[in-house]
Amino acid sequence: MRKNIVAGNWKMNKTLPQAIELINEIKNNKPNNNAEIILATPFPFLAKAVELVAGSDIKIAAQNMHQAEGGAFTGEVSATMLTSIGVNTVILGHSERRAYFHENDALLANKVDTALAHDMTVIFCFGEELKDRQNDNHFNVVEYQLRDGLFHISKENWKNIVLAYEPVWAIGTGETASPEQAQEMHLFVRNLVDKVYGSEIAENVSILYGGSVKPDNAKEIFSKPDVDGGLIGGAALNANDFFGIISGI
Ligand code: G2H
Repeated sequence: MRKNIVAGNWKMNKTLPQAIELINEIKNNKPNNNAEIILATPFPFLAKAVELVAGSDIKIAAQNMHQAEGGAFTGEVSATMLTSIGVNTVILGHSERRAYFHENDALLANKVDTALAHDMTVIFCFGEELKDRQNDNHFNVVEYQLRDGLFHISKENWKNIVLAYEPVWAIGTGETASPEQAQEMHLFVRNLVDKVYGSEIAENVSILYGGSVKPDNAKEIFSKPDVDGGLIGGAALNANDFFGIISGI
């Protein structure tokens, strides 16, 4: 049985006091259902976040990491650093990393390998841009992001993979893919995983939807059979909105 997951991607938001307040609020008052909750806070708050969620089943994730084991990479953060503070999950390939920091499929494949070598869970993001969808090229783009960035991994590694479909045109824009558009792409991706890795892996991998998920659209999106939860940006910065989304699972 695959997991339902609601992951908050805080991006570059909050101060430490605000982060502490929000994490405590989520820990103490989150709706109780079968959703696994992951909070991807900015790097400076991760160690504190791990401490705050201790004793709960909330997981803390990083939003990025470097592919090298360590060394002269000013400003970067390694897998060893993350796991040493109890962070065992990382988001890789978010469209903002791809667009603003020029992360391409080859680099992401390296990052995936490093994360897996440290037994971390990877939330692997992919998704087409507006022009791809307008040109009816969205399935192709998604297929090659997955083939080039992820599909080199072994079957055994899939237990550490969560997929996140995030159409770029729906991120932070207020535009959401319709539940039908999300389902259509999630099914395409699950079928692709099936074709390459077999049905057991395809059936067990959680595929999250991300892009302007809000309390009022979450339930319908999550009701689709191949949507196993969400990767939430803006609406994860406020406990009530986040709770409304979690309740949609
Ligand atoms: C997509 C999403 C979270 P938002 O980036 O990763 O952000 O929900 O603000 O569109």
